[in-house]
Amino acid sequence: MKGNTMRIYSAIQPTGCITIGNYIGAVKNWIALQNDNECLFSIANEHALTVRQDPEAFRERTTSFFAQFLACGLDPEKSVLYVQSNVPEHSELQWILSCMAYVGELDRMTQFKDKSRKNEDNINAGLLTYPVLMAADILLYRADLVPVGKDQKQHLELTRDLAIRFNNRFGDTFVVPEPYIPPQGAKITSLQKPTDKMSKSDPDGKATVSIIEPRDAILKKFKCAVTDCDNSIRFDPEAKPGISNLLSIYSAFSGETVEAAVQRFDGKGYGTFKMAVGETVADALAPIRERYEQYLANKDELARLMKDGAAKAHAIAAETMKDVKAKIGFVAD
Ligand code: ATP
Ligand code: LTN
Repeated sequence: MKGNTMRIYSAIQPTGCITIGNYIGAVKNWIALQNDNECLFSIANEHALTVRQDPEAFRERTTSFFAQFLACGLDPEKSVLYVQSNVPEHSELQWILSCMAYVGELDRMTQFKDKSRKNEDNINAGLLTYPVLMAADILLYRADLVPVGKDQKQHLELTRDLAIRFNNRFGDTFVVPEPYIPPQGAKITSLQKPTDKMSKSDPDGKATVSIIEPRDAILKKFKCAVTDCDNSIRFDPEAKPGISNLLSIYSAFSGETVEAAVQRFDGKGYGTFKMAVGETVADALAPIRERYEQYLANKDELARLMKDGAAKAHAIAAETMKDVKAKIGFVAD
């Protein structure tokens, strides 16, 4: 930390489409943080290799995600925006850290257990070591703060443990990062199964809303969102997960508090409420979609920005790796 300025790091995997869950839980907070902090945000394409990817579609999706970052308001003048695989130090540090991480602490990670259950035909070693790569991402940049959704809290704890373990053994090297989990919207849930997290890679298209989705599709998905049958609009995630989720989404996009929204829709009925949530989300996303199309039309500019971001990230990462290699006893190169 330099003075009051914090170093902030976060990333998103290029799988599926950036959903309103990713936007509310992650990207929206990044945009607010980039004004007063030193921020790095990456597209974690190495993490995405834990599921099988078609090479052409994978490359295109990575570029599309970069354009979506810019369209949302992440600014390459304020933040370092880059693609993970363009900075080789990530996988280099991962190996070193993986020799300090215990299999026992990796195989009890909730995400590993969940993803293994969902991908029975492809429980690869990367699924297990995924959090070590995430720790490498963060520690390479000596980040103070990591803004993520609630689902990543456990990975952050492992990152902290690895940083402390390394520092104890080899001397002060890494900053021990703090998670930053937004008080509201940390877990937006599926529109079809409101007790489950909204997930980019959910095969059910009706369960998620992407940030670049056309207006009609957005309205339709909110109209069909699963709720309950008592017709009262209250925030109670346990008893009324569907309605509470819609209230969180409404609040995030309208700027109104959940309490104010509950009052506004009191006695209005689910049909009217769902329509209003859909309209609010569609209105808020329309300019993002428009800017996305413009950025995507200029592939040369996107390539230039990716290269620029990677060069800035690399300069910091290389410095950390030099220190790490010296500390652990690698011979000089
Ligand atoms: P996948 O389905 O491929 O696992 P995902 O939707 O879980 O993807 P990630 O790339 O793993 O998305 O996460 C990107 C960021 O978005 C992380 O900070 C994560 O915590 C946050 N995030 C993901 N889903 C949600 C959600 N439903 N609500 C709030 N934040 C979320
Ligand atoms: N595992 C994260 C994505 C991610 C990340 C990171 C988040 C990869 N590297 C570093 C914060 C910091 C996820 O959201 N699934």
